[in-house]
Amino acid sequence: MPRLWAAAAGVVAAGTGLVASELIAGFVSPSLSTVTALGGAVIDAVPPGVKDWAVSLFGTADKLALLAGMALVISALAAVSGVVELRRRFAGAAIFAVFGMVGLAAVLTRAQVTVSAVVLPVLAAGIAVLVLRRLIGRLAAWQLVGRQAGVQSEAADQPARRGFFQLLGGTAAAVLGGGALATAWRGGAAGVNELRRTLRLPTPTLPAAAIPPGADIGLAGMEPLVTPNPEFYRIDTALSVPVIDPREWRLKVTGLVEREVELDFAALLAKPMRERHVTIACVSNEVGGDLIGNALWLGWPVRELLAMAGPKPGADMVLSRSSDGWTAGTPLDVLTDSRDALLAVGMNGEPLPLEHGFPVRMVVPGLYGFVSATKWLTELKVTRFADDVAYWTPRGWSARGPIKISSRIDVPRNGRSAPPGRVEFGGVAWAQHTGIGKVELRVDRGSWQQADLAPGISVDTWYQWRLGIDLQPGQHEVQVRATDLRGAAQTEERRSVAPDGATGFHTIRVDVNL
Ligand SMILES: Nc1nc2c(c(=O)[nH]1)N[C@H]1C(S)=C(S)[C@@H](COP(=O)(O)O)O[C@H]1N2
Ligand SMILES: [Mo]
Repeated sequence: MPRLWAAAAGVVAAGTGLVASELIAGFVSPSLSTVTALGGAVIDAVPPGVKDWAVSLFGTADKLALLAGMALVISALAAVSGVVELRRRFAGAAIFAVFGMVGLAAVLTRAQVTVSAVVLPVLAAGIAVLVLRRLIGRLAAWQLVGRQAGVQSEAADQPARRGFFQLLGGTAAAVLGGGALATAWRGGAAGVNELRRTLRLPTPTLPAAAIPPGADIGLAGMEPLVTPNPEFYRIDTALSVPVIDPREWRLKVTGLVEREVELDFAALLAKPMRERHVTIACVSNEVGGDLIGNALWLGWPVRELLAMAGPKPGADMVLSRSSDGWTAGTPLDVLTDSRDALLAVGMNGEPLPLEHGFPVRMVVPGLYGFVSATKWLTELKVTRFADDVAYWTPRGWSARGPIKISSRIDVPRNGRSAPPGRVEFGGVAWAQHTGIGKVELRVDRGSWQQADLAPGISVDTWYQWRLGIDLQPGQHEVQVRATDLRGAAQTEERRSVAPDGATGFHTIRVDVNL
């Protein structure tokens, strides 16, 4: 009998770890799930023949069958772990540690590896080991009391016995409840992920201008000119990524308008779309920081939707709202001028990733994200700055947020050492909607030297630059400064990000030694 209960303890312990990590994944971001990573790794690993056989056997329930199979294997091994742990302390825990490593390996084989995704399998294994130790501890205590009491009394081991079963039952109930919640979450996210995966984006009526030759300066160690989606920075207040079924998505235009307008996803996709490279940035990006990315966005201009609604005189702001209630306040004139502020549905040739606002977000060239780039967009309220405040405005941030001209040194990295002689410097500079005119570098506060500036994709994107400088042995300070196409240069004055964006020159140290 004790072996049976030890096996049960093993299964419940493994379940606790798994359910806890799946709940965190469901809550924070469905893409973090270790179970999904493990399933994906299994799918990738099995030979095509087996895959075809599974699909023919289970049909569309093939994923479910895979999950059930994984559950069976994990349960069996967990049961063994429980039995082994009862016989020998930490022997079962060691098996759980191997579980954790297998989960970790699965996560590492996936395309989108993030720090949080790596933490989850380790956390799951850790929790499972703790629960296993406690359960087996109680079981051992009960056994010990039973043995001591031996023949004398049947009832003597009652309290120890109750202690074990209470803990086992309570934990099992928590696992079942949590498991149900995680499954429901998974189901919702999986459905929307599937809709996203099978969604065919319309071809743009107005395709993006071709990337000019030489826009990529071709220096090793630079960030890609167009940021791949998995590497694109993510900033939002959403603790859990909103999961929106595009079939239920609606965008309402309300407030100071001649007529309220409502748009669904199919109607939006039927509009003439345009594709534009736009570099968006976060106001929280410190000088030299990486909260900035450049993507190819597909969408329909906001101004055309606003024209359908007809803003009334006096309106000067559009308060855009996301499904989770977050809001941004954007000047009406920026949304209606020729700059192509977009209701974006596509990012680098695919539907928006869930984390980046699926199914629809705003992308406004020239403004920081906190006043313009609303993800999971559901409403545009035409209003006045005097009447409405956006989410960040009462929290110490400016109501208006044009992106400040800035530049960054990416090569070499700060603090690197280099051999004496010519050192190749490279980086990016941006002044959205004006464009960069020149980039200069100076060493140890000497005179400014002009860098080679690559052609920008457009004035709304960042520009790459490079410059080779001969450096003497010793420690050097290198600074960069950009000037826009109207002749306005970056200010040297160092200011931090609040309330409307950082200023100052990005400064790095290079150690030149023999
Ligand atoms: N719904 C919603 N949209 C949002 C935010 C948010 O918190 N919630 N943050 C904004 C901020 S501050 C920035 S910088 C950009 C970042 O967009 P990204 O995560 O796609 O890079 O999204 C904007 N859109
Ligand atoms: Mo931001």
